[in-house]
Amino acid sequence: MHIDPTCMAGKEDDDTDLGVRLETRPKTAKPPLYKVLILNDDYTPMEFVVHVLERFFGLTHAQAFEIMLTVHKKGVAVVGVFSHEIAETKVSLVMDFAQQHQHPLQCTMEKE
Ligand code: TYC
Repeated sequence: MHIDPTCMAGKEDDDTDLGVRLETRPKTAKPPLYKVLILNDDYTPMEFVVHVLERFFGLTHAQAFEIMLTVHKKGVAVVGVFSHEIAETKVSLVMDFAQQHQHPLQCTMEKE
């Protein structure tokens, strides 16, 4: 019995090994994410905040109520994490909706 290093018997030769190291690290950096935050105030009705969270953030009534209570007690809560463009749109929609209803509700975004 001898060893033949050139023997391909039983091995795959599908021409896919180009003899170069394949790049595993993506060259395109992942886009940064942004937290959208809702702030507490003394005047916006609780039910309005719950409605905003259901309407613009796709939360269930129970999830929306829980986050509203967190904001009411702690002053602020993250309501979602999005790309820059989506976060900006959500903030703008919430601020416009609050203004239309003459509530001082504040919504902001910050880089994660
Ligand atoms: N603090 C408000 C109240 O007592 C309720 C409230 C909750 C307002 C969350 C804003 O983001 C908010 N009516």
